[in-house]
Amino acid sequence: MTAYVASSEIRSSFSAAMSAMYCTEVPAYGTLMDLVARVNDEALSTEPELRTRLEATDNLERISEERHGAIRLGTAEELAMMRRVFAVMGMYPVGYYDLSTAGVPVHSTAFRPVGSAALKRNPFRVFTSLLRLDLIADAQLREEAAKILATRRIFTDEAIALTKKAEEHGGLAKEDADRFVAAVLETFRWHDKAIVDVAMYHRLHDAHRLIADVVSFKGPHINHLTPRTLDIDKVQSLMTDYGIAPKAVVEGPPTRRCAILLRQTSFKALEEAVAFSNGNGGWQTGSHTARFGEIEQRGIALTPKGRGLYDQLLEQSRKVVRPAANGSNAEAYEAALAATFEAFPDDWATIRAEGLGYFSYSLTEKGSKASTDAADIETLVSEELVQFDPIVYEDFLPVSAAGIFQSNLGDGAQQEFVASPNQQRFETDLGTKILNEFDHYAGIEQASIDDCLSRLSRRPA
Ligand code: OOG
Ligand code: NI
Repeated sequence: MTAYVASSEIRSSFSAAMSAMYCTEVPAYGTLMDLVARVNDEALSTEPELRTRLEATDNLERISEERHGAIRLGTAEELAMMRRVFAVMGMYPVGYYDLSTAGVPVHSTAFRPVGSAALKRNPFRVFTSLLRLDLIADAQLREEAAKILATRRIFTDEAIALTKKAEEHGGLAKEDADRFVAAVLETFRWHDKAIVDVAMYHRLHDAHRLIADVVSFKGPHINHLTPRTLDIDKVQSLMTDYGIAPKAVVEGPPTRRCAILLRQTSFKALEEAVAFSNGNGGWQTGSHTARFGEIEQRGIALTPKGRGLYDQLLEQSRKVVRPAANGSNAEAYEAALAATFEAFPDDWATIRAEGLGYFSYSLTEKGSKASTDAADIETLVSEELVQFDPIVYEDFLPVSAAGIFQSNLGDGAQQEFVASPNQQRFETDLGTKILNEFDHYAGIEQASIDDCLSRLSRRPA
């Protein structure tokens, strides 16, 4: 019998290989990684409590590693094949994000590990967008773009063959897994030669920068990677010292004692040299802006009720101040955000009591020596037999994602599209249903409650 490599192992190797490739391709990203590592080290040495907590729940050595990356695909076929490739690495589509409302002609999902064990082993996710040519007004351009996309092959033959092999055999042996990672990495590589000429590039670019980014190239280059930081405000404020230009504001909730959902920021995409065909078999030099670096800091996963409150407060705050891309009102934005979010409870007990967040329950020291038939988790908490810890949010936020997109598409005028979420269409293109993020967190919470109850009732009095 052949021993297969665990899908989480393949994902780990893949995320390490991607990181190494991206640091070489985008040196500023390496600089960001250095800054993140320094800030994380400082946070750990000045906050011993944080260190103890992380030692218990996380792998400290990997604290500054990548947590996610992002790509943009052009066709349904590319998306469907990408789904199969990610499945080999134990990554499944969770959550549907419609970005049309935010002026970006894509809809997206996140391929990520599902379940606490897989997330703990390696949480790497890929935010994956599919271009929506249907949102482009110019019918002729739409057709030409579709034609160009239909000619490209973003996966190598080996990547496809090994994906099929993994599907047929239920896994890959070590040697195949290594070849698989190397072959799949090719799809994410940067190509400095465009597959269109300058004139076409400009027509695509004028319709929307993102269309040019997807249609002009041989493959869906990874457009950013995102390590985890323990102090996002500090990294944001130090970026300039390190010679990298931060986006105007940190996306997501404001700075709080009890972190909720996800906060993220990035440095702005760099202008890179690209060769375009000149129509006569030669090349013409131009440039394209696509690739950047991001950081993230995650907090508790919110219930639908908590998420409703978050969305409402964010909207309320953005009515007061909308962040300008050039950063001119960043301070006013931060102040409005902080003031509005005072309405969101900022201690774990209240967040739990009001049913705003998901928690993982475990026995206290007292509980581990007790036995009871009580089946009500509230009673057990009040009797101090059971304790609770926040469950970390593993997904994304559409308003934040739009902010990350926008900051890297240039500071120019924003385009408007009619809101047109179409999850059904996305799922048809994907070839499977998308998992619901709330079900995932509710499941983890319930499993922890069941575990506490069974441990308590099994023990003789
Ligand atoms: C993806 C932007 C969204 C995030 O972290 O919210 C994203 C992109 O620019 O392709 O990665
Ligand atoms: Ni991102």
